[in-house]
Amino acid sequence: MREMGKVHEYIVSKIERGEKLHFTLVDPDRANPSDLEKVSKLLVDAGTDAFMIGGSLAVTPEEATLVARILREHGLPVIVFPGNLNCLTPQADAVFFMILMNSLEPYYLIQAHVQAAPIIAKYRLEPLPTAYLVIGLDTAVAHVGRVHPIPRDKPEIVVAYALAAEMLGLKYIYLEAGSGAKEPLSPVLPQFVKKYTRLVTIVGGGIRSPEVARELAKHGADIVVTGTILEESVDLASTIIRAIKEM
Ligand code: 1GP
Repeated sequence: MREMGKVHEYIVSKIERGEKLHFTLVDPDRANPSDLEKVSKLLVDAGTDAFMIGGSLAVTPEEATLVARILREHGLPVIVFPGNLNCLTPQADAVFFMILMNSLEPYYLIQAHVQAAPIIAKYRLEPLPTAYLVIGLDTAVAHVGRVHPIPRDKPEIVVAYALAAEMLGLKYIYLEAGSGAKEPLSPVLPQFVKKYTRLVTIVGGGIRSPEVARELAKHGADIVVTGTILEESVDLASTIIRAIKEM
């Protein structure tokens, strides 16, 4: 049986110590490589725990590699958050090996994984087995992923997916409002998932304030992800990180 690797241990040991984690998502299609070194240093100083790289559209493997190479200099894990196979790079440490559970498209349920697995093995990336649930509909990921809608006010449906994910042996669940979503997810969703499963619970999409980030973390999110806010204000991104790390 495949042992869980270093990045998983890094994450789980922090959670077991009672820490809340913050991950910074960088979209290699939108990042400015000449600023990234400086900007990412500010986020590391604020306390972000890891970097994720990925996007739904237009990421070239060269961009993913360049961004991963810059981010890995900080010594924090760099995790591919794949919109597709183009986001994979051997310069990362790990990859969210994600099933888009509420997709209607076989490609995102298993076929992408069959294509990706031999490449991930060649690149020696650590796979983090993850259930990915896209709940916000008005976003690129919902369109690209052919998402079957989950009503925002039906946490019992999210719990059913989470239980299925746990029974399948997945370790992580990523509750996604979608990058740049107008509204973040309700804290009720991570709260229910944590009540009924032991999955490491990640929440992201549309988080633009320290208050919202803290509410999500207080109600069960082990890991809070921000991405877009970084393109708007590095200060606000840092404030959100500090708000989570001070919990
Ligand atoms: C997207 O959840 C992440 O997959 C981050 O979303 O860009 O809205 O912060 P934002």
